[in-house]
Amino acid sequence: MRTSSLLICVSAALALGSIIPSVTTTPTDLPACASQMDGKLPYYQPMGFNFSGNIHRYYVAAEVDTWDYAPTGYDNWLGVPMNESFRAQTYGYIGSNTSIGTTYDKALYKGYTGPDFAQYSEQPDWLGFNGPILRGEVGDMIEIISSRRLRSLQMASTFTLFSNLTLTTSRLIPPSSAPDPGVDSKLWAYHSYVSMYQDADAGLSGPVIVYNPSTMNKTMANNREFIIFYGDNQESNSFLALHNVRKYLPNMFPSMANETGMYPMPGAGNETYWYPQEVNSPLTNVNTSVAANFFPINGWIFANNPPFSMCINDPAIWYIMDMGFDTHVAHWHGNNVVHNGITMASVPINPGQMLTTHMTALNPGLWQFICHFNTHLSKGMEAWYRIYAPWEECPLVPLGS
Ligand SMILES: [Cu+2]
Repeated sequence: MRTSSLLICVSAALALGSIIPSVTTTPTDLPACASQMDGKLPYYQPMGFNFSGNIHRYYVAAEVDTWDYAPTGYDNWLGVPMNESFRAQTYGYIGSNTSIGTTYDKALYKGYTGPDFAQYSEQPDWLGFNGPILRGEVGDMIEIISSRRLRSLQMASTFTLFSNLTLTTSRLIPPSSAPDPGVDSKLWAYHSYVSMYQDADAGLSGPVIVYNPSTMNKTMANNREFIIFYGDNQESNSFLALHNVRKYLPNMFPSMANETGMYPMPGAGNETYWYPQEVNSPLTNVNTSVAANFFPINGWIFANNPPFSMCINDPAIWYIMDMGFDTHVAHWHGNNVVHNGITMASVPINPGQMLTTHMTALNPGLWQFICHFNTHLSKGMEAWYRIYAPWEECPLVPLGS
């Protein structure tokens, strides 16, 4: 269905960690979606699920936002401006009249405080371009209104069509999604899955943390919790690639677009779900010299991130996820982590995996956190983390408070 302002509320019942069929599809509006956040359990409950009575409500929109992989303008590990960094030069990160540089439009999940989608929810500064953190305990229900707001993605000037889709989803957290033995929390994730590799290159993923019953508040209060997202972003492969060329290198657009005028074909493809991919289906001429491949951590390359910070002796939980085409090796200079009961200097992770590791902040300093693959490291996979020393004042809110 194509209209200029289609707004649909789709109600879906899903269980975390397993796939349960979605249910009704009813054209309606945002207040109707909000009214579907009614605390009613979905029609299907996985075996072993005992409802705690706790409901967590989240409001998440998929939006276009401008993102700079290197907002300081520096390769902060070499300590030089980006345009003097041989690594940035080598990998095509320097903007020119034939290269976009480090700033792109991306499709990102944004958290809001309520069903009016008027105000962003507060998220940690180190979270970067990840979607908002969703949380719940085993036995809880998470209700989500997710709204797609990607109407600025119209590509072909001859078409002025877009659709807006809003979903109300109830997710139950069954015992099969519980944390590993001996720990109280575990990372899961959500992501777009229409054309997954193009979606991931554009952004569109976020973390879910599941806790054991009656441990969420305690775990959050007594640990520093950090999300680490390893995601290679091939901007030439993003479904926004042409959009970015048109916006940032308009004089190159005619040679990149390969527009046939054939698309979108009425009634073809999954148009009610994801209009942009349909428009980008024709082969484009966007390549890596125009739109580079980035290897960021939470969306930042070359230690452009706000540091992940701890006070000395703080317990920290590092939740690590990988989306993309490569294995990564999480490595913290200066401190070890414990993963599945084993002390490790480096933790490997594959695409689609999520790992939960624990650290005690014993060794003070401003340290490097990297992917240990040299090629990824040289392309930007390095970030700061900081442990305040006992002889300096730790400015963070103390744990346990
Ligand atoms: Cu890597």
